[in-house]
Amino acid sequence: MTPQDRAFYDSNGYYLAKGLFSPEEAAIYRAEVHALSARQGETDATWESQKGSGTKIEHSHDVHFSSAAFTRLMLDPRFIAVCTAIIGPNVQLHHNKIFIKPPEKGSPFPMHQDYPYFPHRDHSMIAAIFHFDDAPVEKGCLCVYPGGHKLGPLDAVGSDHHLPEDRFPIAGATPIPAKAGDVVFFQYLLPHGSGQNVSDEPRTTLLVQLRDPADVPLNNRHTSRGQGMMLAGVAPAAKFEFAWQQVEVSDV
Ligand SMILES: O=C(O)CCC(=O)C(=O)O
Repeated sequence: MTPQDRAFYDSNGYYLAKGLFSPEEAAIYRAEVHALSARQGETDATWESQKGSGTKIEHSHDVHFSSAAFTRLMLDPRFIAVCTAIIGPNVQLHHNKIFIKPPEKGSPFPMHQDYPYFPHRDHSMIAAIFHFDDAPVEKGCLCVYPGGHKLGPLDAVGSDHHLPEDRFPIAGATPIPAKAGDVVFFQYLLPHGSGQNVSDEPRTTLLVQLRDPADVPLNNRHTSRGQGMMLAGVAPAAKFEFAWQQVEVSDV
C-alpha cells in the first residue's frame, strides 16, 4: 500500500488492492469455497429485509475450521502487508465468512454499516473481501458511499440493521467492480451493500473481519470460533488462563 493508497483509504473509507493474488491462485480458492459449500449442503444467508423475491445466497462462517487453505490465505504476507498498513502492527481476526451469490438469483445485501453488529470503542475494525472470480456490476459487486465512514455510527432500521433506503439508496452508491484476485478493504463504518447477481455465473468471495487487538468490543453479541486469533503482531498483555477457565457458568 503506497502513501497515496493510504490517503485514498483515509478519505474514502476503502481501498481496492488490484491483483493482490493471481487469477490462478483465485481459481484454487474458488474451488475450495465451492467444495466446502457442496460438503455442507444448502444454506441461505439472505437478509430479512430482502426475503420474498426468490433470491438466495450460500454462506459458511469461520471457514478456517473447515479448510486449512483459508488459514494459509489469512496469513499470506501480501494480505497481511495491507492489513498492517491500515490497522497497525497488531492485527486480530474477528470472524470470516464465504459467500456464493448464485447466478441470476443471487441475493443482494442492503446498504449497511458493519458497526451495529459488532460495535467497537476505537472503530479499528475493517473488512477485506477476497474475490475468487470476477465481480462486475451485473454480478452484484460491492457498492459503497465513499467517505461515508466519516459520518460515524448512523441510525439503522429493521431487524437486519440496514440503512434507510431513502438516505442511502443502492442506486446512489459507487460500484467497485473487481477481478478474480482483487481484495477490497473497507472501514466498518463505511455504508456498503451489493446488488443482485443477475449474471449467468456465481460470484464467489471470502470476507474477513479484522481489528486492532487493543480495541474494545462494546457488546458480546458477535462472538465466533477462532475470534481473537492473531494474524500479525501481538495481543495486549493478559494473565494466562486455559480456555475452559473462561467459560461462563451459564454456558456449562
Ligand atoms: O459480499 C457482499 O456483497 C457484502 C457482504 C456484507 O456486507 C456483509 O456480509 O456484511
